[in-house]
Amino acid sequence: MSKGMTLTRFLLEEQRRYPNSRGNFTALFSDLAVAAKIISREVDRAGLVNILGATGDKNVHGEEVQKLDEFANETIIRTMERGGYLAGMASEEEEDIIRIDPACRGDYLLLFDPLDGSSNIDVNISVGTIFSVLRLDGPRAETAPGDFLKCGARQAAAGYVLYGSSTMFVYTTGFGVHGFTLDPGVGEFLLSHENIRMPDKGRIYSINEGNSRRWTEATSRYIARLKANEKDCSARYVGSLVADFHRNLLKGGIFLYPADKKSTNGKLRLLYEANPLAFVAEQAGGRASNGETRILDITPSELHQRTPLIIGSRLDVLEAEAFFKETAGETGPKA
Ligand code: P6P
Repeated sequence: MSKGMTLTRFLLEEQRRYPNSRGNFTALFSDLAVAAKIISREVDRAGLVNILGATGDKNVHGEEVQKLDEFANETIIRTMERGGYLAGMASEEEEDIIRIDPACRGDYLLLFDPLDGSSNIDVNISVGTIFSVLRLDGPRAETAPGDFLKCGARQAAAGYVLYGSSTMFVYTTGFGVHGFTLDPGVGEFLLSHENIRMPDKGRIYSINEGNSRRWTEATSRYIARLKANEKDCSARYVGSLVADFHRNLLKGGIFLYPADKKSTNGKLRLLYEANPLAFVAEQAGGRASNGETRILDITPSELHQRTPLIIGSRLDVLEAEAFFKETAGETGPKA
């Protein structure tokens, strides 16, 4: 691909795979990129907004000072709702699905976590937007929550925006994983990481060791074995899923947010956190499971359901799964 390849140009070139395409998918992604740029600008000045916001509830631009995750949620909804390509949306911030004006309905469903890890904003740690795109399976007069309950293998596209030292837009449509870095001077996402491949094995493991008192026997033994292993592992845990995942995607490694004695389904959400990242991971040669089952094979029953998540380098995740299954066999059914 030529240098200075923009996300829009890349999407148009990808669109050529579908001669009968009406361009709705490209329009969806282009608008999502606009939302990402608006959120990125607000994240970049969060400190200022907070300082200015402390003087009252209006910032220097006379805008209502909003919590950033509310702001990100509103931005995505307002940017996408009249694009003509969506039949509905589901957001981590909204209990019910977001319905689309019949005059602007399309064939895609967008599921998203507008600002994952938003509690890290106050301490200037990277946060992210995670998104998943499904295709409606047939015409509907009205979109229902059940239309969103599709297993992750049915995703048409998925990806994330990482608001870090730079803002990156990373996505897959099933033809590899591609990363674009925002050039604020130009206001464009430029292709910076074409066809990302996740190393088969890594030296990094990411888990919140502060939860160790609640870990199951399997998790405790797996982490103990990682530490005892002669290979020198490094522990890295940002506490922001997109940041931890993106580092492991590029450098190799494993991220775990397992079930524990307090929450048998872990903390992370299936539809708009685990599924999209699992699609990206597999498209980059990695793997994602709940410890027993491939994430993309799980059939959802609820919009906001949680799932244990073990995701990262293929051989590392396979090793963890084998260990969890072996331990489960030894210690009987899960606690
Ligand atoms: P804990 C952030 O709140 C988040 O949803 C993910 O981004 C992150 O991986 C996880 O929770 C961190 O959770 O319990 O380790 O603080």
